[in-house]
Amino acid sequence: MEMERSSVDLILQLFDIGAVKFGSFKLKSGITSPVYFDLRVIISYPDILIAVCEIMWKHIESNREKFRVICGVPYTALPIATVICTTNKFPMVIRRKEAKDYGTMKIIEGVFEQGSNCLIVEDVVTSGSSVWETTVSLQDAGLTVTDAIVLLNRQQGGREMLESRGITLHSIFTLTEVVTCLNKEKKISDSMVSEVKDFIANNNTFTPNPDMDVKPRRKSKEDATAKSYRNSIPDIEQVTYESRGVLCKNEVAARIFRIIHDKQTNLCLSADVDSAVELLEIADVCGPHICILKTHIDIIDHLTPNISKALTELSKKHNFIIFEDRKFADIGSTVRQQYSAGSYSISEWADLTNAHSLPGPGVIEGLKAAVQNRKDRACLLIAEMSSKGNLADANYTKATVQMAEDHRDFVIGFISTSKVTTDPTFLHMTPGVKLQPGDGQLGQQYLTPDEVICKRKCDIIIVGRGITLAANRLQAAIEYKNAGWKAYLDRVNA
Ligand code: 5BU
Repeated sequence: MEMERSSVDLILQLFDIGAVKFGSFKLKSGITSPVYFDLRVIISYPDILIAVCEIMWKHIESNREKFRVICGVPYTALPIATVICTTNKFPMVIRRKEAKDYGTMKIIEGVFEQGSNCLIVEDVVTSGSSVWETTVSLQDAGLTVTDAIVLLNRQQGGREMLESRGITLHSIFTLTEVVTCLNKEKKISDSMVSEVKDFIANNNTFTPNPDMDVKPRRKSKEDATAKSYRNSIPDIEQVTYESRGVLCKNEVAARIFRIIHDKQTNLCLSADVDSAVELLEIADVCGPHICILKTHIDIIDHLTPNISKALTELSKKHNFIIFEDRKFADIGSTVRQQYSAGSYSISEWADLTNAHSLPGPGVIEGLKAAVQNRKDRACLLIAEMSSKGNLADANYTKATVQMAEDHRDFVIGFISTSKVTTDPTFLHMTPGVKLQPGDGQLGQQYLTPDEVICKRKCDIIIVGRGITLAANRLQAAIEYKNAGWKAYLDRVNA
């Protein structure tokens, strides 16, 4: 179909101001793309900003009765939503991007009626995860979301992913339309068009499940959408950390997925040293390259409250999670005391801890009781161990997974040496990792980062002596970080 002249003009203007670029661009996911969109620049060209808003409004205007408010996905779409709303006298809400300090800060700003339908506005959609993230926040605040409008659909699975979760995506242009138009207008060559088309064909981020109803309409609760999403994923290992984080209701799990995505590291450093000074030094030096710092606080000589305070400061400075590998394994009332009291006061400074499932669910209830309703504390269950001759057989692992499923509010995943569940909101953290595989001292068994992340489909590598005993710890941490991330990219792009 022939494109309207006004649409052609807009595409040409976007090309002229560098909002559409061709070349070789490394995307957030690590994939190299021949085309890149940077719609942030349009705020410097008011006429173009207005033209973008007009074309988007025109597309949605006939449906205006369906929506009560509009929300732009932060940040690029915020000015777009603002111009659309002010020009057309439509109420708007803003979603804060900073998901911190829930207690004092509202995530959704603006006045709206509970249950009213909110239209999401976005500039570019690739996998759809940003639109989905905004949807979840809006739903949590009591709004309904059925539709999103986007200026450009990169045709990489975002529309299908959102559709599978009950959101209809309206787009003004597809990537194919943009390159076809620019080619017709002699701005890009035929070979560039083929390159982009090949890129689209080979880089779809969404795999629908053929057994599933292709259009499950979302019920009003987020639980239902998350469930239908889970059912729609045959190969969870190909779903990105970022998308999985969006599905997590548990704050600690969501934060871990976000840190992994933002810092591009699935490395947990096990800082098993006995000197507090060394522990803090390792945390400071390697902090930028890890998502989690794992401690065994009971092996530190002369522990003082200042040490956990300093560790907390470093975790803020470098944005990592503190995981005390305490392996609780007693009756509920005892672990409650062990977790919160004594000279370690673990629950005060460790975001994450772990427990054996051996004692039964009481161990989880006890830990939960110690931290009551704190949303910034969570626990992993030990479903499998890395040590030779350990007694965790298949039945034990299965029962552990069941126990985790029964306590999703507090249990966010597993210590395991393989993937033990397909639930995308559960994390799998694997110890016994070294670049050189094989048997270690005193029964430890090592696997490589590639084996753990790419082949066994786990999420986080836990590395101790591979880094702590290296001549240059920083260099070793970077090496493990790169190996873990490469294995992840190989897995999601397989
Ligand atoms: P290493 O130096 O990379 O071998 O250290 C592994 C760390 O992981 C160490 O702190 C162990 O206590 C921890 N670990 C483990 O190795 N195997 C397991 O099954 C569990 C924990 Br559970």
